[in-house]
Amino acid sequence: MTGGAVVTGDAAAREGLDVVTFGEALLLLVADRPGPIENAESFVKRTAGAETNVAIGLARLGLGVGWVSRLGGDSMARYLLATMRGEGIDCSHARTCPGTRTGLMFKGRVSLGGPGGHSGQGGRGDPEIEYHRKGSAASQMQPDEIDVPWLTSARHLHATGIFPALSENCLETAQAAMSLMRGAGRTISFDPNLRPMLWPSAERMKEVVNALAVQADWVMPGVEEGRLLTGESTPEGIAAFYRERGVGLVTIKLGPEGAWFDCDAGRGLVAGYPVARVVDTVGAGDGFAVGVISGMLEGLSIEDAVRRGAWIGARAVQVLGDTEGLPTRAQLAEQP
Ligand code: KDG
Repeated sequence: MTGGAVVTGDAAAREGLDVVTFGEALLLLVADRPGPIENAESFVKRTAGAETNVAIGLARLGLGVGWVSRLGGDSMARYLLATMRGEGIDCSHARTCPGTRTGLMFKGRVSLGGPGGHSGQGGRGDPEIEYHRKGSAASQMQPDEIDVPWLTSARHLHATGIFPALSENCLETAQAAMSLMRGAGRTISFDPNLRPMLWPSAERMKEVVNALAVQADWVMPGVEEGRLLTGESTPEGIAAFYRERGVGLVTIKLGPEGAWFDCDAGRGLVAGYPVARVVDTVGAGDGFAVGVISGMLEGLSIEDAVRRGAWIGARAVQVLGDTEGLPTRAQLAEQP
């Protein structure tokens, strides 16, 4: 590793991890009432970040997970790091950088949630989001920080379209991590996690995200994301777009309808799980990724891995934060 005045986040690095992910953790403040965020009187404090949500979910299921990031020298960083460590995640490559800031986001409340737009599916119940992350510590990560032996000791890399949207250097870091893992013969999952407000233009977002997606083995867009990225309108068409470009497994999240999958072994629809009350759709896609990645690494059939993803995604929409719905290994046994 290289870098300036940084403090290593965790002395006890784990060897031979199952999954590594690169990404920004954000302090999340969720408004106490529906309506504009400025009308809130108080906020619920949580962690956010698509990659860290997935890391937490996989660690809860007992997988060995490493998280690579930078955090600022502030209380938000201490909270996020303590939370990630408390989940059993290897944070040895999440470095605190004094003099920089940790990212922060506000999230509004919806009175009646709908199927997950922020997670890429375009529902009427999407909460209002406000970022304070420009120039954050994580956005300053560099490709030469990658600890190659540590990274490639992992079985799998999970990547999303958020980290590469943070800066050119984050994009280069994401590209380097993916190419190192490909070179080492490891598997890679990729969730586009489209966040148009982080990109200079929709065209650039589409071009970069698709170029990364086709480097992955498993690609998991929401249906609206897939439409935007491929120009195809149906789950079958979206899946075919990535399959023709060499992706082994494509899963398309369909919100309450479940998910469509397409791979060498076959294709089909996995039904969604009923949800009594949608509280917040943000993080549902990450829950889905947790199910698919854990299932695939455990050798479940693809259909069962996707089914696990659909179940965890359905749990995730029933809670306020991004991670309370992510099950432990014991809770996984409750999956019908
Ligand atoms: O997938 C959920 C994430 O989007 C959320 O936790 C915050 O990383 C985030 C983002 O950039 O939107």
